[in-house]
Amino acid sequence: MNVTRERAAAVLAGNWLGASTVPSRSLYPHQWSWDSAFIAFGLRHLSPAHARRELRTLFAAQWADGRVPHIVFDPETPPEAYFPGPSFWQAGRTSGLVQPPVHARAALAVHEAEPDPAFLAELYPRLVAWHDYLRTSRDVGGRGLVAIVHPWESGMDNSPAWDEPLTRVPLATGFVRRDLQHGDAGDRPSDEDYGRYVRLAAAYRDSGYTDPGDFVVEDPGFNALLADAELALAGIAEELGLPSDTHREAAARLEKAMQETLWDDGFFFARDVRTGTLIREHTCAGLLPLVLPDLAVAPALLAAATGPRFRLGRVHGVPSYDLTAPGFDPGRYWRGPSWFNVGWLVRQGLLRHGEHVLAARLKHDLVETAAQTGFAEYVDPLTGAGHGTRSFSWTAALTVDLLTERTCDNRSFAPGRGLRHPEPPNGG
Ligand code: 9WN
Repeated sequence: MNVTRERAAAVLAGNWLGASTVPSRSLYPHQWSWDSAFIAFGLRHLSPAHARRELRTLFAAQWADGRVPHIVFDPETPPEAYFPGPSFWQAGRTSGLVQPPVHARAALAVHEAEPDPAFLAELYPRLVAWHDYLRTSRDVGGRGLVAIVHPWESGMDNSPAWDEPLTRVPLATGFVRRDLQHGDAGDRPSDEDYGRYVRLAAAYRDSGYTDPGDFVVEDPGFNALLADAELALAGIAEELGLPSDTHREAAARLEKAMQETLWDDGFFFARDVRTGTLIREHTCAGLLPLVLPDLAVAPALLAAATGPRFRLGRVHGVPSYDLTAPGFDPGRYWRGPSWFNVGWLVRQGLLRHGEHVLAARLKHDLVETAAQTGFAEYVDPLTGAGHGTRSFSWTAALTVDLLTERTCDNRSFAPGRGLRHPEPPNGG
């Protein structure tokens, strides 16, 4: 087996907790929602049973209202290992926020690696409930788009696009950040941002996780991934012999609403629902609609991706923020560095729009940079230097996916090292 793929598989084996994977043993010692989906894309090639187990564990924590929580806490990990932990959220063993809905696409991909109709049949109603929750409870703006109510819900926590809406949120004090014990402060969000995150999350919690509060934003990344997830759900429905039209229609409606509401001047911007205005920051979330195969504005968006703001194909990965903006910071979290999940998604988009040469270049760069940085959480787009934590699960998983063409190699996945339940029961 390819050495990089072997190293990536070892990272995943080391981060396997028994029924799910931690994004990082140090910085993120629980299960995260969209991480699990990206992890499943890699695990499916190494052990489809573990990939199925990963998604089943996440969906076992789904709320009665359909939401899939952004964190599922591991009961055996000490509470002080991550802040905010279970006692902050007061929601049993989960948080009360969500993350981008990439799970339907992951479930279908796992099935494609090793067909398992029972797995699909089990997840399908859960995925439908998840998307229904987003479409109904989260259409706060009433325009057919999903709103996020916290920066953490975007998965791109301190994106410069959130700065303006966050000014309405007062700072919380009196808490201890745990992340700085594991990461360089220059790579992480500022104390001020963190104070607002905590205040906002506490207010949402105190409303019983119902009142959207002061931060209500329609994010093009989140909505594009939901539209793509509806297309994946259509694929799942077809595999199960069920009607799929409703899912394709839902995807088309989302795409139309995004086009009418969030597209301006050659780019997709987030919309602040509280003020009704577009937030004119060019972030990588605005490139994610490329994943939609029927996107009418794809040529213009591709031009933005390859233009001076993102320089796709001429820098490492896909910068999280406009390279020409005064606030661009190559090392700090979502304010400049390239993240591997975004690069992987944009590559999917390039393939769907026939940009095979650029897709191949991006793939080569992602794999090389992942290997050279020890599977870093994110990298400087200009130098390729690693930032954030290392041995980061989705970097490893997506590397495995990029290096594998539809094969499964059970021998290459061997969790061990004191793990509690190394094998999934009943074949996962
Ligand atoms: C808060 C786990 C998560 C990712 C997010 C990333 C980061 C958490 C944090 O780590 O967010 O959810 O503590 O910084 O921004 O995308 O899912 O890897």
